[in-house]
Amino acid sequence: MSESAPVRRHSWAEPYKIKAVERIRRTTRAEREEALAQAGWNTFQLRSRDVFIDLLTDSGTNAMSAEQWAGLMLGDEAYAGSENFFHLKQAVQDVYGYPFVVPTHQGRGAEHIISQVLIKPGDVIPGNMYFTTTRLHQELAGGRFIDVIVDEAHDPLDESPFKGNVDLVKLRRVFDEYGADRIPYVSLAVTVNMAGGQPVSVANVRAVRALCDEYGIKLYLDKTRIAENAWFVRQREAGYQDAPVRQIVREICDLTDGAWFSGKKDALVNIGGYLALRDPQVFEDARNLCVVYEGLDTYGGLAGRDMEAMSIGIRESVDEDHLQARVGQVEYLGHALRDGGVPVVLPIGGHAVFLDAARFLPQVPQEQFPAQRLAGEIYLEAGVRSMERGIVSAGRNAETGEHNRPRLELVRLTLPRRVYTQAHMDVVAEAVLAVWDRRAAVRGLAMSFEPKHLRFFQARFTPLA
Ligand code: P71
Repeated sequence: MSESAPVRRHSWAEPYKIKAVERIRRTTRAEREEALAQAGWNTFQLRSRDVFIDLLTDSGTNAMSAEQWAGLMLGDEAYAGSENFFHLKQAVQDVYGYPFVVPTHQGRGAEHIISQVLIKPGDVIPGNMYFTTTRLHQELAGGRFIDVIVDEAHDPLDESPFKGNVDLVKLRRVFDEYGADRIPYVSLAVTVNMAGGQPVSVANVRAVRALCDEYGIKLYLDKTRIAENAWFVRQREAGYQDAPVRQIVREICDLTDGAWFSGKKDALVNIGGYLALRDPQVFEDARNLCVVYEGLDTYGGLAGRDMEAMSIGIRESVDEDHLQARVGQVEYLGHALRDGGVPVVLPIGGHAVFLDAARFLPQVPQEQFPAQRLAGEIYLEAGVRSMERGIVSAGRNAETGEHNRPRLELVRLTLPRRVYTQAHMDVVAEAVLAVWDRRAAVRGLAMSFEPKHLRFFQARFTPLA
């Protein structure tokens, strides 16, 4: 034994090693300038071959495990009653506790169906900050979304631990104003994507449930990133330090009437989603609409193999070693940027680091799309692809036609799960810091093409200088 003090190691590492690799391509600055111009300064319009490190989204971009890849071979490609559907249903029942499952091709398929089933024209749906596709489906069903998230969520510098929480005073005010007749459900998201991947506390979910019960209003959950939310609960909420993530996930689900889910995030697959329900009548109505829009209710637009991969991924999603590495990697990048002086949303979120474009480029007014421009500049710098989450994403007010003006003007650097290494994170941090150094010379953009729905996907821009 050595005489010296024992080495105390606090580091963690990814709980996996790499079996297959995929070559990615570096480009020259001239190539990137050409690619970005072709894309109309919209990172959604870039070809992936022109991207070196792709932090556009964590949606469907995850690396599957050997078990998931093996599961693909177990695909039972029957039109009806595929064995994989029953595996999926079992996984949802085991991990989340909902009895009924309606598979869909991805999250927005589930949002479409639940919105059509529950919302009637003139309804209002309170929720903890809008999400683009969620709100659109609520509006297409004749509803109007009302934001009831806590004020801290709109302040990038506020370091409150649960910036995804519902403001119960705001929620009660909406309940009092519209009543149970016009509020089909509360739309609760965990974690909150547009707030910066911020979590909701279990205590808050419990309080929302109690308020819903008082008014006879249902509570539906967007549980797309619930494992990451549960990880934060374990780190930050009193009384949960020793609680298994799986138990926290279950506790949140147990407080709700049903949920929609994009399997492309937590569940570590490339495609898939579903509705998870308790009410037999809502289930009947939903599975009936499923056959209209998605496919038979035992596949919902998915191949059998996709359902198998998702059912395995659901179980992997609540593995705490995985979550430590996943959230830890996001934190690593976030802290590298924060320590370099770059304005980021704090605390660092679960799936992404959000740059505060309003403080990064204060010289660019919001109607000249500072976050859109910043995403373009980061791509030009090093081939790193990110996503605007500001005024372009917020779209226009459905009634007045004016730009919605979100208080947050952000660029999202989103980390796919199990895909990139710490060295990739260093390259990303260096690229952003290089743009930070030359920020004073960066100008805005003009929008040259605006599509009708979800404009951020297909809009085109021209640089003002
Ligand atoms: C993300 C996405 C994918 C996306 C969607 C819209 C614009 C840009 C990128 C999708 C979500 C989500 C939440 C909380 C429902 C969906 C829809 N997120 N709820 O963050 O984050 O799921 O993509 O499977 O249809 O990049 P879907």
